[in-house]
Amino acid sequence: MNSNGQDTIAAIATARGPGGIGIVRLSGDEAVSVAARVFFPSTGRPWSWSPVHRRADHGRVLDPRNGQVLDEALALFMAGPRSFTGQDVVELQVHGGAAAPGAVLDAVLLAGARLAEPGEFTRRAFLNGRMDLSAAEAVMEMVSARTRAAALSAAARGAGEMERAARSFLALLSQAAAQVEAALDFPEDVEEAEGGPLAAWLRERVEVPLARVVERSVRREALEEELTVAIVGLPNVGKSSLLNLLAGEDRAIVSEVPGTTRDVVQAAVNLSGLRFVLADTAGFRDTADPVESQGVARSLAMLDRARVALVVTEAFRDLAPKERDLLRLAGQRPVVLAVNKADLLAPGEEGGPGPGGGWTRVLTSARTGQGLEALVTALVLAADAPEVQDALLEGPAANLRQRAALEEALEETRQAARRLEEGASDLAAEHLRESRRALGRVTGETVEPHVLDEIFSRFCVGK
Ligand SMILES: Nc1nc2c(ncn2[C@@H]2O[C@H](COP(=O)(O)OP(=O)(O)OP(=O)(O)O)[C@@H](O)[C@H]2O)c(=O)[nH]1
Ligand SMILES: [Mg+2]
Repeated sequence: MNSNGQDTIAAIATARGPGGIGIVRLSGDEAVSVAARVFFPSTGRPWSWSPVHRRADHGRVLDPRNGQVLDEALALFMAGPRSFTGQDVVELQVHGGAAAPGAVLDAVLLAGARLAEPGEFTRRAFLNGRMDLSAAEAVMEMVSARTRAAALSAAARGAGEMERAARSFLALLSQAAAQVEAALDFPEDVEEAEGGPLAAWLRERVEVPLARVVERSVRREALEEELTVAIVGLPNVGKSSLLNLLAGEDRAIVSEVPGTTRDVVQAAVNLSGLRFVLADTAGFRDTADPVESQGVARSLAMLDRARVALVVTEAFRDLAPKERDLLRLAGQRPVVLAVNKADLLAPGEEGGPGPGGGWTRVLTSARTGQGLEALVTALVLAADAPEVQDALLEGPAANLRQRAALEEALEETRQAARRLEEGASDLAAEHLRESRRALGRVTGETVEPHVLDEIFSRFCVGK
């Protein structure tokens, strides 16, 4: 592939399948002249005479072989370097769907463009200095985000949050390195260049804040992954019925026989932009049946791993002792108490255990759907506990690749501080260099070509 990006590339930038608009994007020195071979403005003048930066012109795309009209189109021109890739970019906006964008792409390929490789537009943007590597990766993270949490993280990285953090750590490490190297060059001043204060400075300014970024990244990864909700309770209270209701489909078997669910049944659902995995479990009771008792053990293990406990009880009675046990077993995690089978209450009857106890109580009926909205709200609020909000909103967080680099930089910084305290400035200097090299992998300054290939190959064509 031409990594200098001198040739002109083209691809369909929009999703395949039915849709309002399809966009064929070109980037490269010849973008305008290639586009002008297939796009003819309604003004009747050749397009290559008139494109204006950031203006859309109306016209038609013609097949360069026979002049057949392929579609009506808007041609949008963005002049390099003030474009996404830093090169001249043309977008031909045509009708969506499978046919028109494909035909227009064929036409521009015939007119002299080359089909772009996956991620090649973003790669050019990176190579032309339009964005650092963390922002380039954020482009892909944004388009593949499955949750709002992931999209928010990607948006912050795309806006340069991670890049700024990495650059400020790099600047501090350079300052430290300059001091250490001065001490090495002028050993007669060695007394003044005592390592202790510099080590302390390094810990305070780099090690501690860097460790915080790593920690936040780990927490945010957990959020972006999934929020597990363990649905627990006595047999036959309607746990599986509630799972099916929340999932919007029949995932778990429901029957009037207590002890129906034996194994953990999981369903992934998107609630208010967060990705939940709901885990329906076997009813909690003492049993002689070895299979069921294994199921109960799994319920408890699931409860132990879950972020949120959804404890289900019945509206026509008070909490049973075993249910109180479960509420205790939920420990510190947020608890939503679904007081189910509300449809069996007489009109005006309160039902079930009253409020209090540190849980959010929601009156539900899996049969009629009553309380479903309140249940969803309670789950989202429970998952969105204050520490989660922090992890979401405050400060930069790295993706997995960047976090590995940050962890390496952190370890090297620790070593450097240790060596400084021991008075081994030469070793400290080496660790400071390694730390900067690791941080450079976040912004892309010191990243190896095969790693770039790896990163961009995960993009889709057209990005
Ligand atoms: N009236 C009424 N019946 C319900 C409600 N929810 C569940 N049921 C019934 O209660 C019985 C048990 O429902 P399940 O969802 O299988 O209960 P479970 O808690 O998963 O039971 P186990 O898997 O045995 O632990 C079934 O007959 C359901 O139809 C409800 O809100 N109202
Ligand atoms: Mg069940």
